[in-house]
Amino acid sequence: VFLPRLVASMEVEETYIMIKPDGVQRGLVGEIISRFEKKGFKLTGLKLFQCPTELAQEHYKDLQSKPFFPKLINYITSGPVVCMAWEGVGVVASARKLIGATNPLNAEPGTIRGDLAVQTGRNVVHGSDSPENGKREIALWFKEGELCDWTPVQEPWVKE
Ligand code: IDP
Ligand code: MG
Repeated sequence: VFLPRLVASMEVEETYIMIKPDGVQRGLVGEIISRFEKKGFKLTGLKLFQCPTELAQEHYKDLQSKPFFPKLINYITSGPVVCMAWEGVGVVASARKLIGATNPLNAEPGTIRGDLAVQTGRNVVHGSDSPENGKREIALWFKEGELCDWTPVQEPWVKE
């Protein structure tokens, strides 16, 4: 079935969202997933995954010169993460708003980090910062066959 990729002349985007090991350890998986579900975005990929060091380094390669880089890699590989691909119009920027500022103490109440975290080094969730990085990160974290193209029954009640 051919599904138009343009909605109201805005591009459908994809973003990579990941619940970090602290979010999994603290039992926040359901809470975090439900925020994106309730917003009305479409989940196209989901798995619990123990991230190897090389993948964490590749994912965060833009930060490799930062002093906190080794700690960041330890943190991301310290336990399972939940990898997700979400799709929708404007999903990249909208997900960043739902997630909140990098430092949870600066994140607005109502955001995931604003409600659920206190430290930058334990900020519970990742979200891609551009549509290009959304595609790059989904390709990095998911294999072919792990993503689902489907039509939620709620779609006409989310999009006019
Ligand atoms: P973002 O996750 O809000 O996009 P980035 O600047 O891309 O923030 O940093 C990626 C991740 O690296 C952050 O979410 C956080 O886990 C970690 N990080 C960033 N800055 C610091 C820092 O100053 N100390 C410790 N960890 C940091
Ligand atoms: Mg970032």
